[in-house]
Amino acid sequence: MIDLRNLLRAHTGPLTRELLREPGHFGLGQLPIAVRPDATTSMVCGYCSTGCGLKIHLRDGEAVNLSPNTDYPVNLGMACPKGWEALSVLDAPDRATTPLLRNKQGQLSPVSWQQALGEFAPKFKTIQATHGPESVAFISTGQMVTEEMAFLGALSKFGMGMLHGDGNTRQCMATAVVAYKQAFGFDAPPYTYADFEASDVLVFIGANPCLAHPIMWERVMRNPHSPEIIVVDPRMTETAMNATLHLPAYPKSDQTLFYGIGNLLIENGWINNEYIAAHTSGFAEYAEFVKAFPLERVVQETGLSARQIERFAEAIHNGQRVSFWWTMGVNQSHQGVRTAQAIIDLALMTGNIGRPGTGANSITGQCNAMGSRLFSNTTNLLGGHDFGNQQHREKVAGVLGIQPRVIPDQPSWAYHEIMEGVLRGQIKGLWIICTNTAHSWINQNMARDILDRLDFLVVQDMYHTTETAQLADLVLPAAGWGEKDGTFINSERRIGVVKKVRKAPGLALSDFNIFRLIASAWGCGEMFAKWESPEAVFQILKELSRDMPCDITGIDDYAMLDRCGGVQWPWPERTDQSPVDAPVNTPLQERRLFADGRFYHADERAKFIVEAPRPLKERPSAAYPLLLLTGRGSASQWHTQTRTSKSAVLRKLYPEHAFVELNPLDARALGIRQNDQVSIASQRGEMRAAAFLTHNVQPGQVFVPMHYVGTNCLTDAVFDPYSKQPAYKACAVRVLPVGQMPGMSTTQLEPATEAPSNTSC
Ligand SMILES: Nc1nc2c(c(=O)[nH]1)N[C@H]1C(S)=C(S)[C@@H](COP(=O)(O)OP(=O)(O)OC[C@H]3O[C@@H](n4cnc5c(=O)[nH]c(N)nc54)[C@H](O)[C@@H]3O)O[C@H]1N2
Ligand SMILES: Nc1nc2c(c(=O)[nH]1)N[C@H]1C(S)=C(S)[C@@H](COP(=O)(O)OP(=O)(O)OC[C@H]3O[C@@H](n4cnc5c(=O)[nH]c(N)nc54)[C@H](O)[C@@H]3O)O[C@H]1N2
Ligand code: SF4
Ligand SMILES: [Mo]
Repeated sequence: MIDLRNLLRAHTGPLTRELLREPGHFGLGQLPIAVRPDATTSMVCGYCSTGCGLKIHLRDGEAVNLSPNTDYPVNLGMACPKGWEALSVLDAPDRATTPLLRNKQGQLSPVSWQQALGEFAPKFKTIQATHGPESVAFISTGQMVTEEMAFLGALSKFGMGMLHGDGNTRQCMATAVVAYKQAFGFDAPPYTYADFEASDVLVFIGANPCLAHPIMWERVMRNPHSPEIIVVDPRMTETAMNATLHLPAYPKSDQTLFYGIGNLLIENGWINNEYIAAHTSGFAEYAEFVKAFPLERVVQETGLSARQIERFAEAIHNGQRVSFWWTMGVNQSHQGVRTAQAIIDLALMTGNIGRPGTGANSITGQCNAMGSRLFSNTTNLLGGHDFGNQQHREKVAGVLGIQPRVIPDQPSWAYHEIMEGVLRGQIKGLWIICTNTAHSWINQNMARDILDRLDFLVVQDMYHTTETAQLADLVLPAAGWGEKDGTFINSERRIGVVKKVRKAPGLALSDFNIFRLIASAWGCGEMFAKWESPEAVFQILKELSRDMPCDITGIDDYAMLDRCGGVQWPWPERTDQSPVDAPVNTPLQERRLFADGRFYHADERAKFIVEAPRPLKERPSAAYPLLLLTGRGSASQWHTQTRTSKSAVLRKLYPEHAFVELNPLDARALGIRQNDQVSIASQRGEMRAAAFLTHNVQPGQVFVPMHYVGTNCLTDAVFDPYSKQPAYKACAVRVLPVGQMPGMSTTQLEPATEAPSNTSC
């Protein structure tokens, strides 16, 4: 076996060597204390926000296999294919094993860490000196451990003087964050997974947990109450197939639907006046507003029948414990925040919150989207604080032992504002960490043009082959899940541990240690002297959370998280029900928020919030007559597939090539047969895919999974005005058999006037 320490010594200079004197920081050859060489250890999965517990089986201290953890309160012994295959993707031949620097010939070529850092710091410093400190920004992720996110956020903003840095969680959770903050006073998903089993009515809106959160769906399947399952999704998804009522509302008509339901509930007197009076504000305005949504209007705008809408309202009324669950069909919309709040309004007016089996519940996406929401130092100051609040800045500065003046007094630009900043020439240097912008960002032709304009692009990733790494000037090789320590926060606010059970290949380092090296190279290492290890940072994060709604000061250390099956926030110090000695599977492991009806606004009330729905920016037209929906395509594919495509097992479980779901009626009109190669084009770009004819999509709509690189050549850069989340799930396209030139008339399509701007996506 290669001796990594020697390798590093050979390839690095004094800076790295200084860190190497403390082997614990790199963990080279040394596994965490809790892990014995031939035993099993437990940790949470590194893909989705379900946060399943996995048992890792070790030989000579290295992970050789894994199985789902039967004791963990999240998954109770279950895992989906991605979880089972989590270790195999670490061995891929395209792992980034050494820093790569673009040479004079324009090729990425291997360099030492010393050389890499010798480029990173001076290049970014020169850009800042010429164009101002704000001319360098970062884009990060919901997939690193919380301790790394916090390190990046603190290093970049307090140490390196950046103002702008955002995460891929903007693509994902920003809408839920803003909806909760405005309605509850803090970004606080209220539920616990036991609610899946306790509800007698479950409403899923724009969520396909059968594919995207399979183990949450397993929890629904364990529900003993024969629940009513209502699915609001324009497509007949795998989840909708299992529903008792599927409501295929027209895309983005959800807000209208929920206002109409609210109106029906009020008209019928099916509301909880006591709860409304005691715990909410703004109901009178709400009730007045929704009068403008009578049944006829809702029927017309959603495409649902009056009876379907009435049945929905009746089900909510008849339910004793109604829970509402939403995901990207709501968040990724031009009016996502108000739609999410229209859902929250329904839960509040019927008193379906704070009790078992209830809640207005946003399901998160990535394994640590929740960690990023609280601790990435992007839109929130570390620990859910506010950059604009002087007291908050002073508190954070006090905990970190830094000057309050180094903390910016305003939040960062959002992801798309950073991209636009590059376009305007205000941002010249970009550091992309643990996300694949050149595949996942909306409107790829524009995105790639933007990335091309940078003076210096650094990409820090596990693989050097990602679409974004290929565009970089400098690639920093990162360790992945299983190769480093830290914590994730799952969808139900549960903090779980991940551990180093494998050595990262070659010269790859954990993101944590990359940040330490950069702090040192930048000259601000002193500021982070206490940030010695992920667990040391966890102790700092605890202190930052003190007295916030997400207070976790009662969690001792990683060992306690391990012992307790994870701990949900909040868990403040000195609580009289500390779980330290609680046996596994006690009710303490399942805690929901707002049981006392007290919310985080100053008046302790939750707010009803409404606004008139707005039309789609790009509606189907004669030239682009179909509406494109995008999303997850299978339980075995993860996003841009940098990881899941490396598993031979997973590859067998999903279609290798892009496909488009097309209704047979549209297909017939277009002369397209099953499996034909087709061209899908929007005003912005074109992709090729195989036609998959299915009644699961409605006539006039098509669906393409996001996992294929062409998909975002089609999407349109439209954003929710409050959350600034991209609206990935609606733009106009046309579909033609390959060979048929745009401009040729078909039986139904009018000739296209605009040719796609660029088809080389
Ligand atoms: N296997 C797998 N699992 C994953 C992921 C993955 O890549 N692969 N990614 C993870 C991440 S980061 C996330 S964010 C989640 C996403 O999880 P989900 O949001 O459940 O998945 P999506 O398929 O993106 O979108 C859900 C549904 O929204 C519907 N939809 C589109 N427009 C509308 C609309 O206007 N109204 C309504 N009501 N529905 C609409 C789509 O038809 C789709 O079925 O999944 C997580 N889990
Ligand atoms: N059309 C369309 N587009 C979408 C969506 C959609 O529904 N439709 N969904 C959006 C959503 S919700 C999301 S969350 C985004 C996801 O978009 P991305 O974040 O771009 O997707 P990933 O493929 O997960 O990219 C993560 C990258 O991090 C790397 N990586 C993994 N672990 C580590 C690590 O520990 N350290 C480092 N440094 N790197 C690591 C992986 O190799 C990969 O390159 O896509 C968005 N894009
Ligand atoms: S459901 Fe999510 S957390 Fe659980 S095993 Fe699958 S990918 Fe991992
Ligand atoms: Mo996501």
